Amino acid sequence: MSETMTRRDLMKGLGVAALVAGAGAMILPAGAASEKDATKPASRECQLPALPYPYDALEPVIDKETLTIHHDKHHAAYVNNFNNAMKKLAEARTSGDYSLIKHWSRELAFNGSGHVLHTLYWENMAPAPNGGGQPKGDLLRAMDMSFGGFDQFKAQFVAATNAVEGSGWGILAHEPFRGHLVILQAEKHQDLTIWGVYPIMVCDVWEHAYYLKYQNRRPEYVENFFKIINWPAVEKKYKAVKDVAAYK
Ligand code: MN3
Repeated sequence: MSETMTRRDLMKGLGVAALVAGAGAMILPAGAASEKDATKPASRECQLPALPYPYDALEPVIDKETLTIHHDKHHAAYVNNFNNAMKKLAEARTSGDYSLIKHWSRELAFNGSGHVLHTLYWENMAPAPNGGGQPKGDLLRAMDMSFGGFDQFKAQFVAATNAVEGSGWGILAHEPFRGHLVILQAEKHQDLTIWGVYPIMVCDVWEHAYYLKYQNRRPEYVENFFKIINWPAVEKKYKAVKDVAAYK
């Protein structure tokens, strides 16, 4: 459906390789084009995806009123605020004024994660006969390998999700470094990242990475870091993830 290009839009907007946890998503070097372009295109904005079923389809598990408010108000707010954060960051790139970089980076992470997770949430539910039961095939085999079976997966997922402190999420995810499934709790879903992104270049700014030489001069370290970035290696990482399809 045309309205579900949200994840792709999301990644384009980020201008980094990103991907939704567990399978795929993507990204484009959006910023690569031209800074000026970054402010214009409404086409780059992400949109609230339509629910893949009617508002009352998940009754009686989730009532129509809850689903309506959750999707039309809460998810819509994440989308709007995510678009606004991307717009403000584009303006900062144009003006060079990064005085509010922490604020807008947090807004980007909070609302981008809210958008990604809610999109997954709608898609990973379905009314009967498609909802319920157990997974099959590769996913079931992965659960066997990672948890010892479906029952063990379910027990851990339920325990972890019930124990999330305050607001948050229970999340089943694919952890690509080991190639295993993992169950995670997300208490604050932003925590300065967006779920599902694929990092392709990182700079360690824990003090152990630079303190012996630079002491408290982190900006000097970060500036010098650019003299040693292995761009061909980063390009290779980007190539590996840029066309990873979403879940469709
Ligand atoms: Mn919600």
